[in-house]
Amino acid sequence: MAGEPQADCLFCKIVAGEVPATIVRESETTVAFRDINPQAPTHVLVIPKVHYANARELAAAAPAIAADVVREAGEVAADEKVDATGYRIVFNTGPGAGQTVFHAHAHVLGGRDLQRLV
Ligand code: DGP
Repeated sequence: MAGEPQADCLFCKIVAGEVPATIVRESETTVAFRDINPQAPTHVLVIPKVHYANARELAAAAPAIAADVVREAGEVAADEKVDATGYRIVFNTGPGAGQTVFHAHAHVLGGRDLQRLV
């Protein structure tokens, strides 16, 4: 059921402590951990503890938790000291946009020049 942990979901396993991750922040509703394949000096994923497939589903079903994810992403940027120079928060949504893990997550990228995308 939407919102419930999924047995075959990698990020649900990280939330449950069944798969190790380098956790940098945790709140009541979110976990932030370093990406296994970093694309920038700071590359942290912020995920809701509840399972929704993508940011749209999360925001529709649990808007307060979606806001928590965005707030925590900003706190990660401050913790990593990339907030002054600038950072990017990315929600890949759907396979055509490069989403590979279907548990909503924000990428927080910083610490290098980030090419303008839009
Ligand atoms: P996306 O492509 O937007 O679905 O991002 C998924 C990210 O998850 C990707 O950048 C790599 C990262 N990732 C995949 N498997 C693991 C893992 O086991 N541990 C960690 N820390 N990150 C992972």
